[in-house]
Amino acid sequence: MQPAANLNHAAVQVEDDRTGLTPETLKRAFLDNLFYIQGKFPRLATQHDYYMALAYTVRDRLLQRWISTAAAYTEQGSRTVAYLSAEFLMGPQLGHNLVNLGIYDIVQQAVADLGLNLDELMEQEAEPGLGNGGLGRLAACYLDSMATLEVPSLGYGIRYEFGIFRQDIRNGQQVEVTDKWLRLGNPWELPRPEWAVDVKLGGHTEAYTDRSGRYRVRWIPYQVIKGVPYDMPIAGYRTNTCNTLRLWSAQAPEAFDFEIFNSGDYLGAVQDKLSSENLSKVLYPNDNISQGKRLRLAQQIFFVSCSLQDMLRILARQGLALSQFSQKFVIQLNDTHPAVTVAELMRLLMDEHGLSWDAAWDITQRSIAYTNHTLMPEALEKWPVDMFGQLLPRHLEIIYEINHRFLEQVRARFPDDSDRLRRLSLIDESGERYVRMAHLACVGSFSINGVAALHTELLKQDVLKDFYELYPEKFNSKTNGVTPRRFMVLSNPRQTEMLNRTIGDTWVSRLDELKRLEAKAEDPSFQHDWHMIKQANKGDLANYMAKQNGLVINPESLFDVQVKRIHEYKRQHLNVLHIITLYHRLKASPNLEVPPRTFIFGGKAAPGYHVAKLMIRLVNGVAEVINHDPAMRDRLKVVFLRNFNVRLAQRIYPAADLSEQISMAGKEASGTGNMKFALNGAVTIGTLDGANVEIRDEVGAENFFLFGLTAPEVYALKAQGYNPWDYYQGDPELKQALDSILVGTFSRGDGEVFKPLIDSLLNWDPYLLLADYQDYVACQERVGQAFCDRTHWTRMSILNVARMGLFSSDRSIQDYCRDVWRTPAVPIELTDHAQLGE
Ligand code: NTF
Repeated sequence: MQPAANLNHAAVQVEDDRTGLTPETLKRAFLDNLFYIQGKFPRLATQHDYYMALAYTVRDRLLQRWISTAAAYTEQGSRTVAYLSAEFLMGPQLGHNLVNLGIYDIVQQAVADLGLNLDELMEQEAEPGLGNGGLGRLAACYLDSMATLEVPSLGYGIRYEFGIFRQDIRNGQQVEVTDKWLRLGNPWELPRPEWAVDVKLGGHTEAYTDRSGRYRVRWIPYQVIKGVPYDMPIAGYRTNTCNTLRLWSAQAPEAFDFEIFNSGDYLGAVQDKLSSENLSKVLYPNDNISQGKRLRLAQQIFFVSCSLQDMLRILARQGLALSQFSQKFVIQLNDTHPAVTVAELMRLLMDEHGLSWDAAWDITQRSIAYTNHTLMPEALEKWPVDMFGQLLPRHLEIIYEINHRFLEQVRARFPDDSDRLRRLSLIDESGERYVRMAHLACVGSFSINGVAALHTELLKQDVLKDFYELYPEKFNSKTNGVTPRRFMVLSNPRQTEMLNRTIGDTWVSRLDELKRLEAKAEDPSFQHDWHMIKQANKGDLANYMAKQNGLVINPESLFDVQVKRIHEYKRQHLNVLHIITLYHRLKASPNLEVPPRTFIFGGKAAPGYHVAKLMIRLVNGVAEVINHDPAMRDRLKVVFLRNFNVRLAQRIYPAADLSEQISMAGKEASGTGNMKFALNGAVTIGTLDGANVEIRDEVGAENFFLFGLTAPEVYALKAQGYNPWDYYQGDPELKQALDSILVGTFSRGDGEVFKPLIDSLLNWDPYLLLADYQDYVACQERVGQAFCDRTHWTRMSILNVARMGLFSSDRSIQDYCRDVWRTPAVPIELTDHAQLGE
């Protein structure tokens, strides 16, 4: 290991302005940054300049912790989790960092002393929307929990120049707008060009014999792309730990391709540079759908190769041998998006570092763990063999060799079972040949986990059944969790203050302590305060909806909320069928006793997913009719909130009364919105799907509105031959609801608009809306009655919060640490910077 340069004398006396936490220091630092980083003085400064000045002030405090953390990990050679994910849906950083540093109140005051408003400054931040939905947000929650639990970790992903698109609604329809989140600069990242690496693509391979007579392979690529890391600090909650999220940005290796340049094709050379940079340009906007595009595969190998090379660099820098790789790192694959890790680590160890197949395979298999996040067949990634081989010729060879050795083992265990071989093979040969990424991940890793108990069971029984029979010891379940720092403390200050007052503030990092609230569930004065908090939160959201949608919303009405990606399996249209039914009932019997309701929707549809876009249009069409019907005033409102993102989510959960978790059983792997709602005192209406099952077990069946077919019932109904038409004919209210859509009631008389949606429901209905409709509507009636009894409802709300302790991402991470990663916590002491020079 090369000695660190002796900076002892050069060590800058770090001024208190960079680290101090008193109001005076914070104010001084803020003005200093306004002048010397933004180059503005108050009369010229915009709100955004003030935001930047504050962000840099906070960043300095993070960097102090970050440097101490990095120094400790380097010195101790700590075992580190490398969390590989194509998505990190981080959300705005300023508020979250203030919470974790424990300086939210002090900064709010300091900013107010300067005549500014912290909420307004936080609004200036462009949120890093580098994910689609639950999978990307889960990765972000896990980074927060790893730092909070002092687990050494590195998140690795892609620095997309454009994150998830901004959703506009025009004429009731989704319009996508590019997300230029980097336009005004990103104060939360540090570029690290000195750690850039090269990634090869395309070309061909050549075999050769090395000097010791060993068979080797060399890869002559068509193209080389440079990956430049940008680091984001990830602070733990009230710990000194500050870990790193390292995102890779693609660049051409040289500004010009000199060969082309010399031949005079200047523009061609620049073109090449542009095409390289395309790699990290944009996030694929699909949730639970795999598109099979070449550029997407290139993104995957790009960030995987960069990350593995980075780990090998760190290993060498710490003076560790290759054989110690799996002691130093455990790689967690967040779904199959980074599954090419298995082949790339083999390639690096053999072709670049000279290890034998067996040595490389031993390291690979010991280092990698795989999380599966979906049972949806259309989300399971597979790449046409031709495409794969053209982009990654060497990886395809390695995969063939892994497959050959793997199938040999299977053959030995299960002789004469060619069907099993076909099912298990890494190559799907049923038609066009494909590389099956989930199979590669299963063979190459020591741990395979699902994200909720039911999901893991279904993996074992169905999607990964053959792998379970082969490697039962690899399988385990890790129920998802969410961070209470962002989704309670930051987003719901009123409820947080009340919890702190009642049970102290330690629940924030030990969420089971919420249990102590149970004692208060019957207390009338506690119930009253609890109710008032919900009302205040609903008032805030009502104001937001007034501004955004121009609607007058009654905060006393039942806020019935479904926010998540728009997808047929999530069944937003089942929710709509209930709304239409309620509307018809109220039209027919104006004196019907039901509480006033506000139905709130939010979520993006993948731009190419036409039916999902029609579902958005249907919500807006129904909203238009109901919100303009004078007879519905004070009774029903329907709101579609545009551009659901992390920031908007934080406004919505605290204001919800009812949480809609109504996917067809067996389709939602876990869900995490379900947890965020319940932690904010919403009661759930849901099916026995994903983590809903465990949420209901925890909060109690009497505090959860259950409806719908179970997963086994779904399979049985489908096996026996499901005919949606029978339900349509057999239920006059259902028929009326569907007919009204079909004749154009919600599309200004145009009977064509929703035809594809309704045709699909009547002829096929793969997600069994019609089968679950009656039970859902009946369940919603019970919800309405329960809501009318305020005491009863408030008690349910309190008990939901009190019993949700299990669903902290801290608990998930502790489970991963104990069962999979075996990473001890490494407490960090803040070091004096002068010492670090030694
Ligand atoms: C999602 N999977 C699941 O659909 C959710 O149920 C789950 O809560 C999250 O993962 C997080 O585990 C995906 O987005 C993917 F990509 F796997 F399809």
